[in-house]
Amino acid sequence: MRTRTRIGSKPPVRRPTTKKPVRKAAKAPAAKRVAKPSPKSTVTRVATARPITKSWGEAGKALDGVRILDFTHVQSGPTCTQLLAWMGADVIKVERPGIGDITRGQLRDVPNADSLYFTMLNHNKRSITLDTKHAKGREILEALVKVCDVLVENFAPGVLDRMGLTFERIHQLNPRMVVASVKGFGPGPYEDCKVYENVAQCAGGAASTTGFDDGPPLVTGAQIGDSGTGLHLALGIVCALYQRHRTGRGQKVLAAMQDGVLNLCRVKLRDQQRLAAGALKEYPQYPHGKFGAAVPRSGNASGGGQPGWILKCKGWETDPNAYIYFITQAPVWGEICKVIGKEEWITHPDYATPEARLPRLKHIFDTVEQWTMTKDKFEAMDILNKYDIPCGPILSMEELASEPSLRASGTVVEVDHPTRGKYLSVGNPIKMSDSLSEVKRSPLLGEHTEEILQKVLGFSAKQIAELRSSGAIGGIDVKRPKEAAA
Ligand code: CAO
Repeated sequence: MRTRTRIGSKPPVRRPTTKKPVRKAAKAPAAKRVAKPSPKSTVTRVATARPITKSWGEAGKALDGVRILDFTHVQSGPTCTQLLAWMGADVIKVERPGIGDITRGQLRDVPNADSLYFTMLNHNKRSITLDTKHAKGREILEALVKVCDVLVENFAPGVLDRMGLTFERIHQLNPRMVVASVKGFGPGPYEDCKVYENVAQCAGGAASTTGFDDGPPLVTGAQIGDSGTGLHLALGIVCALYQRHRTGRGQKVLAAMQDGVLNLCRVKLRDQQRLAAGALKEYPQYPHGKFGAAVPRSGNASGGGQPGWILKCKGWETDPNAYIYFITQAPVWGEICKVIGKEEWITHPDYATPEARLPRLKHIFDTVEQWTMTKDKFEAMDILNKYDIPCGPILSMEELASEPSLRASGTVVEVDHPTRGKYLSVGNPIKMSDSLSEVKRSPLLGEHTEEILQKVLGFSAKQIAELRSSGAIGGIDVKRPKEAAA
């Protein structure tokens, strides 16, 4: 099943067109500087100075023509290649015969069906099963290297080299190939270590700065180590493809999970340096607690210059998510005081300025909470938004799953799958007006092995049969009960 995402629910806006249809590409001086693409490249470059006359969303997708050899597994790498697939790249996922990506079988909720872990990270891809340690499997792998633009992998350090696919070998086969990797750590003492999400959160500074001062370090629910690093890598890949237009050659792209997490924690490194100038006055430790040598955990304090905290709302005693995030933004201080019935605070010297409020934040939030506890989180949100007071309800996954606006925008999509049936997923969070995303179900293990061997590499049916009996490619792994029954 395909779920098409458009920006908002309106039909696409027709782009203004020139009167005369553009037949020939105008001679663009910039095109001269562009290196000639290798005949093996699958990227189509359009050297035109005039805009295309097709309607928005009708001219293909941003990465149409880019072919990706997807050697990723688990979460970080698959997040990256799924995003590129949503942008239009042809993503060929190489998996081990009979086993595939380990997440196919992890945290299974439906017997014998690919797990949600796998299906939600591998939309819009094709799957080929290939034993890359088999001599013939290795030949096919090298043939794929020659016809792809990007190789993406997130194996443990050294795995690709052990397969014989060093960067030098890849570039011998295809000098235009971009070779993109997720690793746990960049060069340094830990570069050889295997890493999972929470290790990266701990090593990248997130855990030491998350939680409450009197409790242990905490990891966050957002997968900033895996999905966050996948996002970083995707950006590196498209930049490398863009640079390839000028240079004519591919390059290595590395996104280390520790680096990605630290990048997302940059405000905490900011605060580490601010410590030298004294207490961090927006932190809950101020003015009564102590600051040590390192940035402390700041509970629910806002990371920016506008103090904020999570406050109880009506029903908090029984509903674990009956809370609202409330920000005492300086420009609307007067409105905040009026809403909570504390008009005297507008001019009182202890409350009138942001600086005066800093040592009293706990008292201020306790007072605001007396008001938020009289409203449910949505009522509070409605009232506060009338006065432009920044706030946000604490939304549960249950609420997000049924939120109509997220369904309408394609951020939450329902996908049908032949062995598991319908399930919800997060669609492409990046909306582009001229590159619309379709969410297509994840591939079954080895579902496209024959198709790729025939159509991408030009193998005959006889050759494919020989490869199967040699064990270099998978057997018929595909079981599609629902499709077969249809
Ligand atoms: N055919 C034959 N062999 C294959 C194959 C194929 N198609 N695909 C993979 N393999 C083999 C590899 O060659 C390798 O074998 P060797 O170790 O003998 O060379 C093995 O399968 C995979 O190795 P791995 O070490 O990457 O896998 P793992 O499950 O032991 O470790 C992980 C997983 C994630 C810890 C590790 O890959 C890693 O640290 N990756 C980098 C960081 C990362 O992305 N972490 C995020 C994971 S999501 O939380």
